[in-house]
Amino acid sequence: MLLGIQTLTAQKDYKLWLQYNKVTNSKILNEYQSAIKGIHAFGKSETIAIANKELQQGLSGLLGHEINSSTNENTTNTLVLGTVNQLSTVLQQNTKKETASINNEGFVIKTIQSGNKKQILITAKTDTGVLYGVFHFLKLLQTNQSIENLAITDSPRINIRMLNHWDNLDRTVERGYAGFSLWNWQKLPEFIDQRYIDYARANASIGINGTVINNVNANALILTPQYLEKVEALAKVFRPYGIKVYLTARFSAPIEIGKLKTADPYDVEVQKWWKDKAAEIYARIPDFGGFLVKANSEGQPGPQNYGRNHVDGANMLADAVAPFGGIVMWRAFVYSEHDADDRAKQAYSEFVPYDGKFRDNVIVQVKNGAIDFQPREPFHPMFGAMPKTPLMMEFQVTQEYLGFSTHLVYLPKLYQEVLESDTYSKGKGSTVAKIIDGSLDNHKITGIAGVANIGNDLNWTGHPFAQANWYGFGRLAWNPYEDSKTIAEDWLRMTFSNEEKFIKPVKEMMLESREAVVNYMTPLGLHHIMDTGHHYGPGPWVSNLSRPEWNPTYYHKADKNGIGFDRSSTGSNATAQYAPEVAKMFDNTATCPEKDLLWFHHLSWDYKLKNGETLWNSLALKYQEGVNQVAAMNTTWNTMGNYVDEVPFKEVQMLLNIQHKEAKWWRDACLLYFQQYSGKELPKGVEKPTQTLSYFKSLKFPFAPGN
Ligand code: BDP
Repeated sequence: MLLGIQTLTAQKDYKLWLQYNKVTNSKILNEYQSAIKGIHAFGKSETIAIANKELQQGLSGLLGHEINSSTNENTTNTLVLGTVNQLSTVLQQNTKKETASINNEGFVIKTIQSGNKKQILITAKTDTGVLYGVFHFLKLLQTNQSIENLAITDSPRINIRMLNHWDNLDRTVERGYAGFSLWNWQKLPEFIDQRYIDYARANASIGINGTVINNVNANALILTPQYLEKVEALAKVFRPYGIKVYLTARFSAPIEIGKLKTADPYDVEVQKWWKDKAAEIYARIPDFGGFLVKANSEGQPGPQNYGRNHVDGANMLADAVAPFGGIVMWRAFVYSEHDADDRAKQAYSEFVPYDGKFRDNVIVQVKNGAIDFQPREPFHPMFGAMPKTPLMMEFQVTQEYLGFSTHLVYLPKLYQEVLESDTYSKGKGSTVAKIIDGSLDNHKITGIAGVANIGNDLNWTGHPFAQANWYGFGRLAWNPYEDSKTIAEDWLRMTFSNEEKFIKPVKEMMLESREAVVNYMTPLGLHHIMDTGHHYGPGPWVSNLSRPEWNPTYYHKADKNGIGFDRSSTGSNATAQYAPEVAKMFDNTATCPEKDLLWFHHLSWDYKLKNGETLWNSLALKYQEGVNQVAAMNTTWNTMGNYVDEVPFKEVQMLLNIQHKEAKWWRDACLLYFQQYSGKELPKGVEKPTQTLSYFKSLKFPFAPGN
């Protein structure tokens, strides 16, 4: 019996936000039932068939009965779908204005009334657009909105909306906390796991249209015929869902699998090797997206091994894929142990001089912050600094530095903070969102990538709430101006329940969760003080790693005089990499937002914050606040048992308990450690640590996942 329940729950968790539960509000249900009696699909493509099937499946769940999928197009209360060019002339005429306003992946959903006949039309310029429209329509029902008089036009603002899987060929996932890789290389190409199809469907439902299926720390074998055959099989599965496959390219592949003596981008043989390789890939996968490259970063090979630079490397690959319409995404995540300058400055210093020098089909992929996916980072100074080069955003959806898949952290809140940041590159209002959607500098290629948090766990993402991060990433990739609040609410309604008594408190809990993790891990601008290697738990004391910038002590610089990294004009002068307005704001302690204070300034323990408290007291109180916030999340969740199935309810409960325990661990370990330097008592309101600093230092996690 119990086994039965568990299997059922696992199936539900597996369905993600596409639950399609029967609408419980009878008034709304009535409205839907009378408005939709049948479906008529124009067109016969695989994508239209998928869209049609999705509607049938979704509607039969939501409405509680089967819907006829071959109704005559002229019948009233029919849901009509198809691309513009397939529609009847009347319908075409009727939506001319709307369809003119959408782009190739956009869609129109419109109520059409003539006489006694009322229909809902879902149309687009492409089949994929129709599929997106169908998912959007189903979302309206899943979130109980009225479909009385629909007039929706929507288009994605960013062209390339992709996941980056850091999946290795042995199926381990770098920084993956939800099991092993989805890709079963050994059984591919013949065996198509249902999971590949479900993966594509889930991505299509949020508009994701690209996937890099292998790790940025690349293995050249992926480019051999043995593996390309398997990649081809995956591409075939993803294609009707509007998803293109991309691969990471190991720069030294010409040597490793091509038997050449060099990978020098100036070498004609090398150039030819890549051209041939591109031709070979495109022969198999005509819509192959292109390459993602991590070069001369953290030990990966690259053009600099041959005395060339990033432009030389990127352009060589760009030339190889250009004849086929492919692109190269060249990562800017570079820093060197041989460069004594502040790590936060290095990517900017290296890349900005190359502005305008890359080929048209190169896009530079930049992480949201200048260090590395921390709970909070100021936006990367490269955004706004390279107007002649398209820059794409790289967010991390997997929680490498944010508690793995154990802690509940709603990441769209973080993404939104970055996207809304004003770079001032062309005056006030030059937000990061406007840079990556190409609107500020008029770029044609635009992109956004999320490092996936997906593995073969039954629920895909490990933590049930981590599904919201995948979902929310997709939504913001489609529209980087959306409010993370709306996204959280939609996700909750689609995944769990439409009950207000559930939505309101749980949404609040999600929205608060990001600030909570900042508070109990790295308040007031602290960063990279996680334990080393695996990055789980606190390790502010670590100082023995070979590369200075891998040590937490490099980042917090705590000493008797104070704490924080001086990146102001009196320090590393990283502030100068921002536009003057922003630089000035960060540079001055009086105007620097307190949330970023220790990112930019080294301040004495007695420094007074705006609340009148000393820095030491404020820091301690922030750590305590983080713990309290998690306690409150626990309290909220404990009253939600009626709205969630038993198993996920208990799972989240157990996970929140761990999170609470670990928030205290973070607070106690960090405060005990910093107290050695501040020499001050903990302020009132901060709980006394229950363990010693040496106990916290002794904790080791040799088999931490994802490492
Ligand atoms: C860091 C990860 C490392 C990745 C690297 C990257 O610790 O595993 O390879 O980023 O983005 O966050 O290349």
